[in-house]
Amino acid sequence: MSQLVRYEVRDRVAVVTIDNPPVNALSGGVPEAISEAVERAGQDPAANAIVLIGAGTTFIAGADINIFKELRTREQSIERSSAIHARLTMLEDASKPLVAAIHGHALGGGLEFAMACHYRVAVATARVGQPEVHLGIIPGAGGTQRLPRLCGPALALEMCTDGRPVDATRAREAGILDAVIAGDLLDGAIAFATARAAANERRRTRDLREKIGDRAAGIAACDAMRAALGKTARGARAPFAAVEAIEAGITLDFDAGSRREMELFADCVLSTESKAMRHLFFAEREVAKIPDVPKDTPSRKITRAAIVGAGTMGGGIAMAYANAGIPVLLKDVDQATLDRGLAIIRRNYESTVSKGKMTPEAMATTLARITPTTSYDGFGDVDIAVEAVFEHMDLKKTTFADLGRVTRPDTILASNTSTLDIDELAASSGRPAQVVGHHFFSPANVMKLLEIVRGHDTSKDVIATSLKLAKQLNKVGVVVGNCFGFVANRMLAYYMRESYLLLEEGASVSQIDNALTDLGLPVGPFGMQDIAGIDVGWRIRQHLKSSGKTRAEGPQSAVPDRLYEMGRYGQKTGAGWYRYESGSRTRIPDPIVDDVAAEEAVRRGVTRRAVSNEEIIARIMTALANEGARVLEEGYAIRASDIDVVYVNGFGFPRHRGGPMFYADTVGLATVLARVNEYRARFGDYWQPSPMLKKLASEGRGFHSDAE
Ligand code: 3H9
Repeated sequence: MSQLVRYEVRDRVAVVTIDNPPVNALSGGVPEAISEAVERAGQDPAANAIVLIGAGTTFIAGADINIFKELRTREQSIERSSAIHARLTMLEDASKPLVAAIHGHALGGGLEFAMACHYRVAVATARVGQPEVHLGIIPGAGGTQRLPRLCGPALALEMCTDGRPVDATRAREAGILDAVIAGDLLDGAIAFATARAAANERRRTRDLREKIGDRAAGIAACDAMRAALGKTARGARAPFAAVEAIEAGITLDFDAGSRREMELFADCVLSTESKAMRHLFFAEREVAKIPDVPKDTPSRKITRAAIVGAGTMGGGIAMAYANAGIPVLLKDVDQATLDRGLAIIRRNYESTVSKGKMTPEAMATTLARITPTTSYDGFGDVDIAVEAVFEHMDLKKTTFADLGRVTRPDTILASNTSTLDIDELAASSGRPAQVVGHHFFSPANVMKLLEIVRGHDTSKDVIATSLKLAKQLNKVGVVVGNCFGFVANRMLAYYMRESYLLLEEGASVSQIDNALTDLGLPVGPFGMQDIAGIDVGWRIRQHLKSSGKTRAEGPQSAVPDRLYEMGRYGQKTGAGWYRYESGSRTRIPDPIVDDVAAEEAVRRGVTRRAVSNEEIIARIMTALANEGARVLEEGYAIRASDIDVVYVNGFGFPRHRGGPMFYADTVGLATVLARVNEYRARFGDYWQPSPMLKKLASEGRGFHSDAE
């Protein structure tokens, strides 16, 4: 018997234990060993029933995601799925009651194995789910057929399209689990299995039809889900394929439904969408691995925090800490400013409560973790102080000098600056080893990205602590280097440059925004700026101008400055790139902006023309990839995949496109390079291919090795 699966008999029950750390994924050998053990139990006179359980922290986290890249053709994929379906049918046909005992997670293929058992029991903390959609695929081992048979189409549709696992209580109520075990899981599972054996009971999920219910109602539920996905999953394919497979389970028998699932799975697993999402799965885990900061680097426990600055960012950061259960001091210069900041925080929580996503009690507890203050009293007790004052170097330097004085020598001092030099701030604190950038993205309590900016002297334990803290705050921490704008905003300057220039050349604000939302972004560049504030960009440009710099080389469009001068700061002033009716966030195109763009085009001698959507996407994405390559070759990002993680989590770059660097790989770097050269010929020498782009393109390689 393989080491991956252990077999023993306890109290006349065969216990089959999967032991494939870290998460008992169904890698090669595991499914085979499970079947072998179940077969052996069937013939073992010492066993009356069988329990399938996982060793370590979890039941089974699903198929080994690495194996999908071995699938090259539809036929090959269908053949593999067919083999696994047959294996599960064999388990389901076991001659003795077969009980899955679940702790940790039963996800994807893990839940599919559990559903092929006759019964499922779990500890109260267990979670079960079909998260395949997050990998651009659908359940491929009968999940779309067995799940509706256990819990009905409505919950099956929800689980297979949003991919979120459900907890044991809900799974029990819905019929996915048969019992929640209060004491020891294995003891409980053995007792459960023994009782089933005594009653001579075995229940095959594939034989159940009752929960599937009325055919017309099932089809209507599928139609309703498709309509909902039309709004929330635009551009993605897997959620729709999951609906189709479940619908097949409603309208066809088990075998025909399974066959349809295999075909749909094959189409999905071979898609670019799935490659992109699998790339991100590993990228988001790789990102925490810093070559010179090993896993065992000591880190500090963050139990108390302080934030300086109760504005939009400071308030959002305070909420992120409070949400994570960390008490936080929130300081600003006077009571009136603090009161304003706190009122916004309170309103945000009230809105969450009104949507039913938080209880009033939880709101009260969370708010109580935020202590407003106008002094530095109490800063001597905090483990981290985050500076979130106005984006002004002198002000930030003064703040860092204060923090260096009022906090303990080991307190981490973090700056939320989006552009300024961390080393300059570090120097003012008097203890640069403790200083790091913690660049949150607005709204800081919502957006997942945390850029962890490593200064020249930032100590390794501060980096290790920042990465752990990011997880604690429910963020994805990405360690980046200290350059202007770091990774996210440095690249964004190129994204915006092309957007402004395309506008002057003749595209409209809404055409450019729509081209990007069609690509899958939640909002286009102009809509995004109307949310962030046109005044913010203006201030950064002023700061740069004072030192004779620009954010991105090439022509500097005067259109955003003209809007600023007109008092059009975006949503907050009722007008920016769009106009807004009072109290509404609906973007209404405003011909005034096109007039300004046309005037600026004349001033720069640009002849206006019709611009295609393809050109908009190609120009903007090429600018991003080329600058991303520069960021990489200059060492400000560790890996190309880190840049993808930054863009997906910071700006909502569509996951099914894998991030800007992965997207460039799918376009082909030879094409990306050809475009840079074409733009140089058309627009000027400010377009220069990065040496890394040239090298990779000439070698026929991509930024990533997994973007076949
Ligand atoms: C599927 O099942 C399709 C089926 O329908 C069958 C079709 C035929 N494979 O996340 P962590 C690695 S599709 C390979 O940091 P946590 C992970 O990369 C699958 N590797 O731990 C990491 O490696 P490293 C559906 C996997 O405690 C390490 O394990 N299932 C897999 O924060 C620890 O992971 C899913 O999508 C895997 N399936 O969270 C579930 N899972 O240390 C995916 C993990 O080298 N997994 N690894 O960086 C998860 O959601 C989380 O890992 C889990 C634990 C919640 C289980």
